[in-house]
Amino acid sequence: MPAMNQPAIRVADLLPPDHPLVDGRTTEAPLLRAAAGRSVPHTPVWFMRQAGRSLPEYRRVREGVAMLESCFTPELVVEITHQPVRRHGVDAAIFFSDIVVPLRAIGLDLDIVPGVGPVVAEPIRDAAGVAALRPLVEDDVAPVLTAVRMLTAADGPLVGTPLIGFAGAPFTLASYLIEGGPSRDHARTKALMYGEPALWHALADRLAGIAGAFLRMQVLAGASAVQLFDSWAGALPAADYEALVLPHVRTALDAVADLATAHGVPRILFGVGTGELLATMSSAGSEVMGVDFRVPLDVAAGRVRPGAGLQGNLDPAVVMAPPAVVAARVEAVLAQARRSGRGHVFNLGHGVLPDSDPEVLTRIVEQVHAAGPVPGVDDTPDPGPW
Ligand code: 1CP
Repeated sequence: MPAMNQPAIRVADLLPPDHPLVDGRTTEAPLLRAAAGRSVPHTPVWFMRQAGRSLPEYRRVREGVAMLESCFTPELVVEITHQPVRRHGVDAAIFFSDIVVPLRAIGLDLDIVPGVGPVVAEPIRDAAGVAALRPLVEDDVAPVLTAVRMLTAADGPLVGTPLIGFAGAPFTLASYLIEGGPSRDHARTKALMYGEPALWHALADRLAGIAGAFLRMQVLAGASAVQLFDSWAGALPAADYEALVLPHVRTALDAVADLATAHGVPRILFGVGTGELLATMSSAGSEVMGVDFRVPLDVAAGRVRPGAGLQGNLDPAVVMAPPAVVAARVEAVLAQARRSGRGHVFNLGHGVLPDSDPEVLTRIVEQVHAAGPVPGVDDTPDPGPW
């Protein structure tokens, strides 16, 4: 109930009338219901990296087109985002893009090199480099937002399937910028964080602004949920994460906090190897915590804040195992989720491995759906006035 003198936030105030969360296309989608801990007809399921090299139809449309070029070509983004939804019948589309797209969009000289990942021409290691990171404005990512609008239009391909927008979290983005590319130990990043905390905070603050703005733009253009990828946060001890990273994650998530409150846009926060960080990460306020494959979901539930939902967490390598093993492991994840008592979004514990057989992924979706309804907070009997 809103406080006496504060007008309630009206739905129409924040999102356009044709947004899927306003015209109702995605409001009751299993993804959104589960994220809010409500009952679902079946556990929602989607896969990180569901759009990508595991799909022959993806490899076909990407032939001869560079990764970043494809990210700025709306027709390609729409087709690639839709492919796994069409093929697997997943309960969410993840927007086809990359965490470095907004950085490229503000003019950084970087590329995504096949078989390597993002590579930055001039790594950022001083105040002048940080100063070059200007805020992101809509014009910078116009083709990207066009793709979001095409996907989520009333006559678009996704119909009632929610689109998840995403961004890279400050530490994960900073690691690519400071190291100049993918890194196993994030040594330069840590050296800068610990050795020059003021410079670190300035860099992370700018990245948080960019990430938050990008999440917000994607929701306003039609996304119904967001995921912040802090993929490499697991490289940090909890105390360092809390002091040096958490405030910036909070800034990025806060950029869409009003949309989460007024429209139920779930904010999912994910990282790899974050078992020791789940409690502190969860204090950033995300509605859902992504859990990698190392921590059982019922154990994770004891670490994340009360009320938060869980997303995960089948080991992506299990997809390569014989069918009976896959089925048993999927059932184990569902059983752990039921024991957790939390809203659950089924996913892998990290991205789909490129050599995965897409037919196995389709069977996993079928199995998760066939497992049937899951109760939620809306089923809790009314305890009455006592
Ligand atoms: O040419 C190609 O096909 C390049 C492979 C590829 C793809 C398909 C890259 C390079 N990025 C992507 C798309 C992508 N990246 C998506 C959308 C597809 C989907 O999920 O279905 C998303 C959500 C990302 C996000 C992303 N990019 C993350 C966070 C997710 C995660 O895996 O933890 C990270 C860390 C990146 C950086 C990146 N981009 C590409 C690669 C190979 C990497 C990782 C490099 C490294 O090991 O550091």
